[in-house]
Amino acid sequence: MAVSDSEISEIVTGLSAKPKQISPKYFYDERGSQLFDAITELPEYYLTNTELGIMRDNIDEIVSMVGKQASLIEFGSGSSLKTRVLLQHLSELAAYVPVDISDEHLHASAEAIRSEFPHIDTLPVVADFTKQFDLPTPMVMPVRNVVYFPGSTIGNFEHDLAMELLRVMHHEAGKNGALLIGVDLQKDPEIIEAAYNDSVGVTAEFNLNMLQHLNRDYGANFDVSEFEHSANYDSDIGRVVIELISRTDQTFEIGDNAFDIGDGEAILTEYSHKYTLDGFAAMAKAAGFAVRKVWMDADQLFSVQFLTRS
Ligand code: AVJ
Repeated sequence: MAVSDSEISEIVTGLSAKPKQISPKYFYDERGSQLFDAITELPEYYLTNTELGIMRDNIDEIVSMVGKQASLIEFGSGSSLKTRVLLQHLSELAAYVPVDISDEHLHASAEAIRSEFPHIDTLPVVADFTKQFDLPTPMVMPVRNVVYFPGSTIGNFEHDLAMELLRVMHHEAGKNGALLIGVDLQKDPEIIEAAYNDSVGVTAEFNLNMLQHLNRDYGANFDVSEFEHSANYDSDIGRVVIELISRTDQTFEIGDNAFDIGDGEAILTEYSHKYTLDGFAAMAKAAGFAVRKVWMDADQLFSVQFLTRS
């Protein structure tokens, strides 16, 4: 991945803020993506398998709500098993449009989708999906656009940013448009904390790899062994706060910028928001969507929701 000045200045700005922070997008270099895949296979990390089960158990109803000749616009590169389950069953799709900021990642996964689903008009778009972008024109005129946003990635965004993202989705969905979204739910804090503090330490490695990524690709010099993983669920706000805690008073640099960090001081690396059904519906309503259907697992750990423009 080519390093841009705007990324460096974004990282420097975050590390100059109080509390120090680095965007979760810097988790995902090649090693980070492998570690995330390993997280999804942990017994404690209920999100991925539960969402996949919900998709499989309700696929006929999901397909009928999407309808025929839709254009499916996935926010994210769409390499997941959940996307494949959906594409296997959506036999009459006008187009499949995966949208991702990483050109490399997007084209590799679009090629894989094309070879698996040669009958589907796959039209990848390189864009930052947190801002409005132009949609391609499929060969077949779509009846409607359905935005697909699996994985509870919406949980990474704080309330105002989540609202903004829902408004972008509302715009991209257009007239008669819909949204199919995976949303993680509030539940017993022990279940949530276990999902982000797994017993084999993969999540800790995933979190710490962010520093290694910055060392490898952004000219940083973090002493990774002097930081430790931390993840705590704040049940008042309904979010997991994921941080890297400094084990000592130390200094690190990124290019020409030096930073001091104290013993016990945190770098915020990620929020993972958990919603109530009412809380998510209220936010969606404010962005112009109405919840039409909610599918859940028997334990109500996770939800897949279908919304239309209200
Ligand atoms: C990819 C944002 C949905 O919040 O659960 C997993 C990322 N971080 N373990 C999540 C993550 C630590 C994940 N999302």
